[in-house]
Amino acid sequence: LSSSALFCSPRNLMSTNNYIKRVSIEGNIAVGKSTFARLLQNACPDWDVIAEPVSKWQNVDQTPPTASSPQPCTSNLLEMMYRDPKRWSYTFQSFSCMSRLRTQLQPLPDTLLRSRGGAVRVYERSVYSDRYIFALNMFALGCINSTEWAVYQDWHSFLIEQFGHRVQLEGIIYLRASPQMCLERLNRRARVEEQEIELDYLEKLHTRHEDWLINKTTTLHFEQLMKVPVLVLDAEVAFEQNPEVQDCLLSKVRDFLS
Ligand code: TTP
Repeated sequence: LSSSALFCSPRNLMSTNNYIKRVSIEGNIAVGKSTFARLLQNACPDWDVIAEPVSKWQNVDQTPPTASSPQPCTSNLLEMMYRDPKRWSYTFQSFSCMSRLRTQLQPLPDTLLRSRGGAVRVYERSVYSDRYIFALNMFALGCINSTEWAVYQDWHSFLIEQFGHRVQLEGIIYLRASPQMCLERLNRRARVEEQEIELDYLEKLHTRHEDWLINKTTTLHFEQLMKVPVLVLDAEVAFEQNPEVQDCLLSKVRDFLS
């Protein structure tokens, strides 16, 4: 991987009359998307950074709490999916996409809408990585069957037709690191559900990101998505504890959005 970030300016493509600039952060599992999202939020407090609703996937409400049983009963769909991918991948991919869309459709706070220079909304992942990275990969692995895949694509396309303009991206920030580095970070953070993830799975997801965002060989069903500019940031270098690397990455993001 190159040590310098590749840079592609969205200036000509970013519409000047669109008040909200929406960008998503994409990248492999454990590459550091949430750390980077927190970094952006701290550096740019007037940006609206929307975290991925992973805890919802780990705590799916089965029954709402009642007076007689105040503890809600929840199931961990993330854990179920990793334990038995053939049984649960379709369910997981439906729920993760729905919960993401619901979170990302939330109205922008008034204070941000009035911010000078326009509002910036940053998403951790998008409905597009849901489909073109994870769901597609599970289909290719045979964990989503062809009927489930047809159903998934049908409702996903319909949702994008109906709501796509409200989550339309003007830029994508691709945090790029080798699958080996992601595996190292994944092992370090030790999320219980991810214990069995192997390098091979991260390599497959890496290739999907590369095909979509670098090689542009993924077949996309949304014309507007093909034109979205991509800022590629080298995430091989640990940035969490390194202010110099952070400054460099942040200035690239600011340039990208200016
Ligand atoms: P990620 O979206 O990759 O989030 P992360 O917390 O690993 O990212 P980072 O460390 O870079 O901040 O995925 C969260 C978990 O959900 C991970 O185990 C992969 C899984 N997942 C799927 O299986 N399918 C999906 O469609 C998505 C979005 C995630």
